[in-house]
Amino acid sequence: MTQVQWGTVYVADEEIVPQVAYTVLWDLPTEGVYKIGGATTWKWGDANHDGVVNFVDVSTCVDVENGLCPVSVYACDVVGLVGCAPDAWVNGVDVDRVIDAYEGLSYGASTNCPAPPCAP
Ligand SMILES: [Ca+2]
Ligand SMILES: [Ca+2]
Repeated sequence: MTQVQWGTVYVADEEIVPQVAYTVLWDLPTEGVYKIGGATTWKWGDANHDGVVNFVDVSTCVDVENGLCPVSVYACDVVGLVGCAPDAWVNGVDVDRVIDAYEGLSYGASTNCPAPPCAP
């Protein structure tokens, strides 16, 4: 499968933060580790991935919180109730963080989670 065939892949972990480029590896126990591509996580708060954080992102995540699905749940699941990793549940905490992003707060300032590393 090629990187183009992947489409959008939702990943979550405390070490995965917005707008950072990651290398994708395929670990085959008997054959070794292969680099199969790379991907950059979405901009902080950009739930519809159009490159802009605006009221549409906030509205989209309110809809997801209310059970409507204009985007994947994972697009609005930006934090967990406990800890920094998303918890596969969109609630008011996630919407508040998207509002923070809309208001210009960075990921680190909004969540108190480790911010993305500085660009070289
Ligand atoms: Ca957007
Ligand atoms: Ca969440």
